[in-house]
Amino acid sequence: MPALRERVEKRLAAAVESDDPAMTEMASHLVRAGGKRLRPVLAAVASTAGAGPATVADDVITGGVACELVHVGSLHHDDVIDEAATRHRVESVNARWGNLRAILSGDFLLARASELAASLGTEVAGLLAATIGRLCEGQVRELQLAYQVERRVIDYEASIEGKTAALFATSCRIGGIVAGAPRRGVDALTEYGRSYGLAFQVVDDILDVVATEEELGKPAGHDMAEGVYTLPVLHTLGQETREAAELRSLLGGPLEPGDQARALALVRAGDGVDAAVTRARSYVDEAVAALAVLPPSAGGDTLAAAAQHLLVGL
Ligand code: GRG
Repeated sequence: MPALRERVEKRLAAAVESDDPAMTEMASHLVRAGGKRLRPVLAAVASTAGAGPATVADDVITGGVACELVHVGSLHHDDVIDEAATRHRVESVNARWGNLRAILSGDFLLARASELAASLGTEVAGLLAATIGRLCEGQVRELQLAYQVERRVIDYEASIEGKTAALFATSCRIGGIVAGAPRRGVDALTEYGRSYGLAFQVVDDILDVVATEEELGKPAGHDMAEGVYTLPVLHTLGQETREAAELRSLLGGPLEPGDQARALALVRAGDGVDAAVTRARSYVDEAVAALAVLPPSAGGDTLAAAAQHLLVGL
């Protein structure tokens, strides 16, 4: 695994080099700040699952790095949308260089991702392009219903399917395609990645409510304050209780500082968090179940363990 991570880091660093030193500095800023590299690691492990080869081919690293560049490019744009000051515990690209340069350097990362995907053939190039579109659709769906207490669970699911799950699904799919897995296996890996991504985002949204500011690196309840009503909040709002009515009366627009603490306390005290944990568990179960059609392998076991790991501490 350390060798795999080194290969990924080396290729990522090379992919963000531009002839223009200013562009190199901006495009490499978040890449150098860190990140878990989940998408390239999942692509790599997916390539070895089932009857895949035991070692990870260079082309698989190329595909995984393309996915990571889409992820980082989307973070540039996301931080502009949110007017975020920090990311990965360093200054965000927009905070340091301004919105225009954050958008353009984000576009540059998408361009580099596209070049890498194109080197793997038209199927991978088309898949990555379609995935970038899905991320944008998911994000727009979220913006459309900001501050809407009427947002439904299916609206939430459609949004996270686009903004988060689509790229995890594509990372795993690319691993399968590049490794030459049979179609049935490629589809199973895609389904695994989609369910993993849905679980990942639900867990992230639960942590935004239950974790401390220190753990999060931002105030708890940040999404709710920004008008993004996630699964624990929607489940709380959906109840016929006095607490749900109070929460409904507080939400619907920007929160006053005192109201933010009260809204958070209402969500933490109700059943919404438990309902969201149950949903995260079922997505994890779906991810593991998707792997059942693959022949047993160490890679498949690692994928199953990675999905289960999402629930640790909940
Ligand atoms: C231009 C591709 C593109 C998209 C524009 C802004 C936008 C539309 C989409 C935003 C999508 C977004 C930020 C979704 C959340 C994704 C997510 C789960 C982020 C956290 O992922 P981690 O924890 O990140 O894997 P690190 O980098 O910390 O490893």
